[in-house]
Amino acid sequence: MAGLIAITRDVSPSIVDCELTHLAREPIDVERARAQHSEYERALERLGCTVMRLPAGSDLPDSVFIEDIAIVFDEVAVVARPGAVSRRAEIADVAAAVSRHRPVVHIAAPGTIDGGDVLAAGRSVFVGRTTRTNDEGIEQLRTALAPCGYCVRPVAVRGCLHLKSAITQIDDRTLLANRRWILEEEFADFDLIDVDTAEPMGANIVRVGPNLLYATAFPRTLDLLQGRGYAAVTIDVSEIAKAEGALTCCSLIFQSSRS
Ligand code: CIR
Repeated sequence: MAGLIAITRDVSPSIVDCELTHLAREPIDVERARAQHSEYERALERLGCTVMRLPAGSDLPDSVFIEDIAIVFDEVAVVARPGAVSRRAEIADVAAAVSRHRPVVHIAAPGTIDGGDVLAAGRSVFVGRTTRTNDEGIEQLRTALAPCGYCVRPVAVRGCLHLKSAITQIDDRTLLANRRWILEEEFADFDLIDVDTAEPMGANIVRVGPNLLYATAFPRTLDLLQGRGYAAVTIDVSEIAKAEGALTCCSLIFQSSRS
């Protein structure tokens, strides 16, 4: 029977050596990060996902942020080539996992893409041009997705790590955004809801089928969402956030292929 699958990856003890771009390094309590990650997985299960957790892999500090390593569409899984060299050793295990569910296409050198820069909204696939994702990678993604009828749309990102730090999807028509980090005209086909100005990191929300999963760190934006009629399940991921990860980063969520 078809249903939602969420592939996750355990928190590595080496997360303390994670890549950092915008945040200062703070001590990370690995056990606390693991407990939060388990809560995240439980929330995904409650929202209807079958969670499949991969082991962290030895000495892969950022492997919990599995979103960056693959982008799973209904027709194909694109295995990314992360912009941070330290993260390329994460590829093999994730490629093997997604290949059980979809045909796989790989982004090849010199192309780079982090999955966190890819926002698929219907047949539009927005891709942030960032320090992690280059034009060669975007062209390879376009070529991989063209036969499936997707339109790849490169977009500007400034002030944050990934496109999905700045904007994610709430429903088919609506995106949650920090407009300071994107060019709103590039998303003119959608309605935008703004994060509260006191919560610039609040634009990352996970869509799980008809439901939403959101971080407790952004109560003002949650209020705004509730005022617009959206309900969200909330969890605390404060320890994981010290590694510059947000909620979408910790899973690959997709429909299981029908058998
Ligand atoms: C990194 O810099 O690659 C990790 N420390 C954080 C990655 C977060 N991923 C995401 O936003 N998609």
